[in-house]
Amino acid sequence: MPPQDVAETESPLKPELPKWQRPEKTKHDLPWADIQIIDLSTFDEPSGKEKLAAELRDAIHHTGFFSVVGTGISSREVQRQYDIAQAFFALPHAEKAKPEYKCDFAQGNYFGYREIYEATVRGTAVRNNVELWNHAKFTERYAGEARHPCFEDFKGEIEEFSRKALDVALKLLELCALILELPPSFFAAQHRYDSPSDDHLRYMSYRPRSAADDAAVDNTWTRAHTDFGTLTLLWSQNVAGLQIKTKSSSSSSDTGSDRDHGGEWRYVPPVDTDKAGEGQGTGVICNVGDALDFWSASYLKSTTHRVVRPPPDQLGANRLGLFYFVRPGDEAVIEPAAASPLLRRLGLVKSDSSEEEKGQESQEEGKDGEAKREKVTGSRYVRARVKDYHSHGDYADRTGQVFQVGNLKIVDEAR
Ligand SMILES: O=C(O)CCC(=O)C(=O)O
Repeated sequence: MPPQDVAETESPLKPELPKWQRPEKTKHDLPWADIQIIDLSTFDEPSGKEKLAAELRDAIHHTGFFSVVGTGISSREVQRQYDIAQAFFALPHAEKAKPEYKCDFAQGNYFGYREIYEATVRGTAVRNNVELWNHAKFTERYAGEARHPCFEDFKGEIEEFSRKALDVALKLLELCALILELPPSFFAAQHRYDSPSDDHLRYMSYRPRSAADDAAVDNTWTRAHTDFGTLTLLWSQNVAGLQIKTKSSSSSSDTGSDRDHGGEWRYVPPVDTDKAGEGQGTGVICNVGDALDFWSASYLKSTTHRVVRPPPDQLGANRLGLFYFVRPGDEAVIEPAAASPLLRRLGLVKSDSSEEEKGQESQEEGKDGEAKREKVTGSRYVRARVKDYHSHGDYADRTGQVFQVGNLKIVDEAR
């Protein structure tokens, strides 16, 4: 029996909601990126983790994007989250955009509602066509964060999905630790559901814009950026538009991979699986964020990506997305993992990180230098980055712009 039918023969979840219809895949022949797919259902088999780490190593080092199947989260659970998201976005604008629900970008707080059309794009009169809701973790600590009453009846399911999503991410973080030859719990220990962090489960909707408006902003739906946290999980949906910036062959000596398309933008393909009745859309696209890039001294890549106007056969519907954004623990110090034998062998870290700092100290002097050497915690980095990125009336082109907090520095849209 096809997986979709399995879901349909089960009794409906209560309260019932209109079903979100998954858009068809595009028929256009787009320049797709070559994305590695790993099957997480083998994680607990003998030598399963080691094999998966070996499969993942190349992709996560070169591209920073990969896909995962066999997560153990069913198509029914994924469908239900899309149904809840669809019901939320269908509410009248005034009900979603009450001040108490809106993200407080001035404080770098990304929980709650990000309003559609709230900012212009690239200094034009064209407005931003994204709206989203970010659910903070369902723990005591975040009880005071924005919670929309529309989600009240579904709270248990949303929390369960969030926890399962983080469990998937923790397995991936264990693979990252293995790749870096660190103790398996090195990253997982800094990303527990019940410890404070700005993790969130996201529903995101893009509303199509006119061709003329899109043309005025170079077809930008989400401008090029790297992700601010540790790891991003995006449940595959069929509407094309997400693109990654492949590595320019002149930008690194570490080239020659199949995935090196010489600095071009390439579309991330949808990932399906029929495994174990999981069905379409249960595959997850994952990418490394800034924090994991810093921890790994850039061995694991936080790759620049963006979303552009979809191809003509997919322009009819809103582009709905379901994500889990893993942020570094609030108190986690983000610094290259000096304990990694791999990073040491590659000369990316020194065995004693204080040696590295002493070297830098002699170069950077005065107050400014002190601020730039300062170690940064998870919450400080994430909050500063959210504020810098979103607390403006216009989403400007940021190509080449540097963002720095303490000793952490990124170029938001590196060429
Ligand atoms: O909508 C997408 O497919 C990706 C969005 C994204 O890159 C982001 O919000 O960080």
